[in-house]
Amino acid sequence: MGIVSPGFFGRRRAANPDLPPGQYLTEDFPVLSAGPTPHVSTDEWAFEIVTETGETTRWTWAELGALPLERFTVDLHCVTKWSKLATTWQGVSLDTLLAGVETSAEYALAHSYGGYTTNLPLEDLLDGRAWIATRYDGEPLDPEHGGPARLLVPHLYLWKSAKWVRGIRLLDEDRPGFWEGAGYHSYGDPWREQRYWGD
Ligand SMILES: Nc1nc2c(c(=O)[nH]1)N[C@H]1C(S)=C(S)[C@@H](COP(=O)(O)O)O[C@H]1N2
Ligand SMILES: [Mo]
Repeated sequence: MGIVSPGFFGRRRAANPDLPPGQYLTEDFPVLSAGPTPHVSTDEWAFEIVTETGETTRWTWAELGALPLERFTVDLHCVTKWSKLATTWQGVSLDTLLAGVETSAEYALAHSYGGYTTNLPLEDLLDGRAWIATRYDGEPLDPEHGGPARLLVPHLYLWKSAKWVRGIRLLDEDRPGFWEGAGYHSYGDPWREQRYWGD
């Protein structure tokens, strides 16, 4: 028998099953932005989906507000290793927004006021897994966290959840966004620890 007995590692505190590998829990809500916070008033705000053929569907703030607002509670996982569990949001499902959009594209590139971009497969925006979120914890979304509206795709690392989102382009071919072009993983599944290229 070695110096470390077989039971030794088993005496660690039980891992939280909601915490992906390499992550730690945080109670506060850190702000991570690659640049200054753009301040977009709801009067000038609009969101558009542009298909691979250039068909554009556009919603003003009032038009977005007329769509069904869902309340959802999700866990957030940032690639810098903090996770915040059970956060409550309100937003419009991408299923609702994409319902009337005709496309055969497989990829999506979200883009934001301020120039940020991030890519993901179109199917990851469907089936109740992605929202244009306008409220956090019962209040209008703070500008620091992406207000008036941000994309929220909580099953992927949080860099995929574009703050100050202004549109989504549907593409036949995958195109890396801001962080994906700088060495971060193209897909970013926190449960498979897909942080960087090659993970
Ligand atoms: N437009 C924009 N969206 C963004 C970012 C950014 O810099 N600009 N940072 C991303 C990263 S790396 C993370 S971890 C989350 C942070 O969201 P939070 O500031 O609300 O915690 O936003 C993501 N969305
Ligand atoms: Mo991040």
